[in-house]
Amino acid sequence: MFFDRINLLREKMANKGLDGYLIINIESSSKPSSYYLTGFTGSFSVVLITEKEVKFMTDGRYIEQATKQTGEKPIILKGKLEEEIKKLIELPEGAKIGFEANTVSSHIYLNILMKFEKYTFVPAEELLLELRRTKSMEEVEYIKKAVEIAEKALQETLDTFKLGMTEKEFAAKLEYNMKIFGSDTYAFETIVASGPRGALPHGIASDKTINKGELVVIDFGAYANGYNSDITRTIAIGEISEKHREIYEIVLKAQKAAVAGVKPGLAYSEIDKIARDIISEAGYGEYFSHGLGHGVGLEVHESPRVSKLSTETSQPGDIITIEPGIYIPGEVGIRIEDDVLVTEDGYELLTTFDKNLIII
Ligand SMILES: [Mn+2]
Repeated sequence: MFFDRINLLREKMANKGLDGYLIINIESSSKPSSYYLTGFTGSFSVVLITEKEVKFMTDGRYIEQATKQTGEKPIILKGKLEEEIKKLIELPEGAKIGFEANTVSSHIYLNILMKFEKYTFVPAEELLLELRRTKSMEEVEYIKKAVEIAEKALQETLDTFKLGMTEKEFAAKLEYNMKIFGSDTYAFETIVASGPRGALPHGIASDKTINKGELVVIDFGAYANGYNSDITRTIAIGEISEKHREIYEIVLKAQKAAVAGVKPGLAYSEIDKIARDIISEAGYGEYFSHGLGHGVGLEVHESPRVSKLSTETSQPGDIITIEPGIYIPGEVGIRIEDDVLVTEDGYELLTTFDKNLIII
């Protein structure tokens, strides 16, 4: 159990007038928050935090693992989930209980939570998102490790690249190499989008062959110790056109300027604007079709958002991605993405992989 984190949650619960906070993790639906508070990495858990108690329930598959990871004997689910959660809660009538409305399914909400007439369930996912947003030194180290694994794997994959390889083959090698270098799994489905497919910002690797003269967008991440990295590099296969080179340099300039602009106390919409203005001034504004970045940690996409619409302000301990791109439909896509830590006086770049155009 991470009691320091649990106590911080309790402070937030008190501010929101909550008597309890219930996390329902079914098929990993709430694994990040369950892990964040208890250290448990399994796919099923129910956690109830009250002012005085922490109750942790899992099922028979996880007795040994849960005992080890949480440092406590778990309550084991024996009967119907609804009944067992009822037994777990044991709060006075009228108690207000926070829950993660963004991860609880409507099935659980309608069939379990709504049926407990004694209690009021209050959507309160922001409490945990706010806590998880500020990374401890230990968490920063874990994310750095996930970055390092991903970068080593990319280098190894590029070193063994052969013309005629398909995007899927490239992705499979990259994912294999990440595991060899210590990743537990990959952070998300690897994007390898070559040539015109690069214009699909989320072009999952396909059967397309990677050809000479193409740019390849490679967006991938490692997942280790519960934490993700998220990196994009766009690589040239042999010589590319002058126009594509120019576009690459625009994206690079925008990316570097946005990274250099990161410091605490700045609206994230302003950081987005740094990159967007450079791309717009170069005449490609309409081709930068997504936000500049997002928080990364226990989840690949988490708080804060770094976009035009973001209402959040940067804080020390935020780890965000900075990933501008230019996507010309049917022709080419270029994106460069780093992971950046907001520090007390500026930023620390966690990604170290070369950003200058690499030609293989
Ligand atoms: Mn990303």
